[in-house]
Amino acid sequence: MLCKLILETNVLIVTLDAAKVGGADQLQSYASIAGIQFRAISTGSELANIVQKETEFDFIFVDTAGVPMYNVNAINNLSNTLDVIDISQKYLLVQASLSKSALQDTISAFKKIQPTAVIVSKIDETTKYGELVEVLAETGLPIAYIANGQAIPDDIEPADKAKIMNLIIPDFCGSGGENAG
Ligand SMILES: Nc1nc2c(ncn2[C@@H]2O[C@H](COP(=O)(O)OP(=O)(O)OP(=O)(O)O)[C@@H](O)[C@H]2O)c(=O)[nH]1
Ligand SMILES: [Mg+2]
Repeated sequence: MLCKLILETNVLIVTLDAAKVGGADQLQSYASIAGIQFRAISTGSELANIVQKETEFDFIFVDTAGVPMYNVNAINNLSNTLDVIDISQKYLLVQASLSKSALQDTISAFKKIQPTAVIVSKIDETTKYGELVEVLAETGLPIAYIANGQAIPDDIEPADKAKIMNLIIPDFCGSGGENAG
């Protein structure tokens, strides 16, 4: 939405989640509200076709179906599907409420996809962020965005060091922190 409404670039959103009932619906609604072009597809060849033919777009955002971290076949299939195109940024979405070991397992399981950064959602559903930041620091994966609620796009914001510091040690940062517990 930022790319389309503020930067005024030509944006296409593609979802690979067309096979799941309702998988594409919510994203399609948001795209429609923002006047963003939208395609729902199921295969890597359809994806390759779109990227090759739809050359008028400045940005193509590709949403994938959610994949369970212990389903190795599904992760391999997703990797093969995405390998058909060159992707400049690949975001792995992780929930802030995951335990340390679940987060480690998730990042390890999705290494095959070679994410360039993570998006941390559900910041509002926990009050402890130290382990999250510790695990991400160990992996070297940057945090690109954080989501702090269900309102789109208001609750999604770019991550920066000050915001992350404020989550971990809100008192030290002086705000008391909305999510401090
Ligand atoms: N409270 C809260 N809810 C969130 C946040 N981010 C997403 N959700 C909710 O979590 C649910 C799952 O949202 P997504 O992460 O977009 O996942 P999805 O696309 O529905 O699922 P998959 O495609 O299967 O991964 C939805 O009901 C969202 O409204 C957040 O930061 N805070
Ligand atoms: Mg989805």
